[in-house]
Amino acid sequence: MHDAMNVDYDTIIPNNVGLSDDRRVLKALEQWHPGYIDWWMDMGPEGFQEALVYLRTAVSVDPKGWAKFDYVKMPEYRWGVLLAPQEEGRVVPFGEHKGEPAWQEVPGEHRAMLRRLLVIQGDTEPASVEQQRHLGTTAPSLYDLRNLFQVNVEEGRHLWAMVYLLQKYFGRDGREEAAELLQRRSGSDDKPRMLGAFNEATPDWLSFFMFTFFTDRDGKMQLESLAQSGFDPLSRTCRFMLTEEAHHMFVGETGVGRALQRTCDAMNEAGIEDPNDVEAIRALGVIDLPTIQKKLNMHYTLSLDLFGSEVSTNAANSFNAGLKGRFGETKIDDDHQLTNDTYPVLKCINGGFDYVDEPALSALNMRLRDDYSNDCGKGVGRWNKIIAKTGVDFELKLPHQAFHRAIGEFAQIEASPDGKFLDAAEWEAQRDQWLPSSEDGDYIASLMKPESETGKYANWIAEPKIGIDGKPGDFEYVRIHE
Ligand code: BYC
Ligand code: FE
Ligand code: FE
Repeated sequence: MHDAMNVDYDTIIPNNVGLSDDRRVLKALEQWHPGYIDWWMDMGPEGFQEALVYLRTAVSVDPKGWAKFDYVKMPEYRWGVLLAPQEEGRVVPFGEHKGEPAWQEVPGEHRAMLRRLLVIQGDTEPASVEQQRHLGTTAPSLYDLRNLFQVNVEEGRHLWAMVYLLQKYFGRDGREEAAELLQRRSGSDDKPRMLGAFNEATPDWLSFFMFTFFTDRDGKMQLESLAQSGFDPLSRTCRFMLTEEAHHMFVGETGVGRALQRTCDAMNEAGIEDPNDVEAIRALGVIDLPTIQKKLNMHYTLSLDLFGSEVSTNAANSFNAGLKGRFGETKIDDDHQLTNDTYPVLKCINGGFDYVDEPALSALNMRLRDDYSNDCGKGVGRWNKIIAKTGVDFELKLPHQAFHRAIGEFAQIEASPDGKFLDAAEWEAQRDQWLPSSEDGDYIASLMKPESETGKYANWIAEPKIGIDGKPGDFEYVRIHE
């Protein structure tokens, strides 16, 4: 017997699921492994495969003390299959099977739906690694470089997590899906990744920080919903993934926070009071706050699209089936079946916006998106505190839900960030005030010069307040040349 808390490192694939006693799945994973390594070498961090990176690796699934830190070459990282411990007597917490014992095998009637959820979740993980592969060459410090790579190897592990479920529970078609997860490519014309935001570029470090704040936070919300699943192996997998996810959002929140800090400090030092004096602020070699707002607008709205249509029968079906719950499902005080409930959905009505009650089951994407927007709003509030402390007069805001959308109710219309309907000409005329223009992109790109000296930070970003694993900011987080 294996100890469910500790991770077995005897097989090529570290795991706490007893792989060495599960020949069929071990063999399938071992066959998939070389293709994964090929993918990592081709599509993983460009230029740093030989570097020694101070990374955490999971050694246990015990929330207290699950990780150890050491220098690792990324291709030698031990990507493992780790599930949170099984909860005794767990039941399906919602939907038409509510109260039945949680499933340890795939419920036959819901097989296709479950497979689709696993494949979509799995597809986003390698996509993000692909999107971020060029960033290493322009990292603002070794500390940031290490954080990028930590996020990348863990997204790689999240792919392993989904591939394990596909191979263990879905036989031949699971193996086919696992192979295809290594074939699609972010941004490709003929084999793109499945969801919109994962085919967009992540051109610079401000985008990377916005992505890990906004898009990894979609990951958090989706994983929280899947962690409620009546299919117990999925629930356990997602619960462990969420422990890793917290660091990804930390990287994003503190990354943007440090850029804000540096810009405001530089403005104060130079005696510039007007945050809109873009030219003077850029002359200081920092990113002006209006441009940071534009990046926020971009990444928030791309991430809103990841929640699908506000009214969705897919969402209703996966909830009814007990496969995908709500954020904090077990803490919500209702019948967890929702057959008689409604939920207000924002819609375009007579040239304005208004809420319309929809059946709660159909409106689950909207509900999760609302939970997400609330969570984002809190983070933006923490950014605004950083700005306020410096005395600079500027507030970041989340744009209106209808602004710059490509999926759902608002996909066909144009709206301003403060929620006014626009015709095509008005939108075109003002777009560059609200979203990064090519000129903004060029300016940010001009700042993206690598800083690879230990303890030094690029001019556009402040030093972190705390290091990683109790280490200081001038620790050698990456040994670029061994
Ligand atoms: N782009 O009923 P609808 C993460 C498709 S992030 C393209 O509106 P549904 C991570 C949809 O597939 C979390 N297509 O939507 C973060 C469907 O197509 P089919 C990832 C889209 O199904 C950072 C059609 O439109 N995990 O982990 O209710 C770094 C109508 O669908 C999009 C999950 O998303 C789009 N944005 O909801 C690394 C969880 N939106 O099937 C990792 C699993 C919709 O009719 N996924 N479509 O051809 C789900 O729960 C749901 O599938 C979705 C969509 C929330 C994605
Ligand atoms: Fe992930
Ligand atoms: Fe993540």
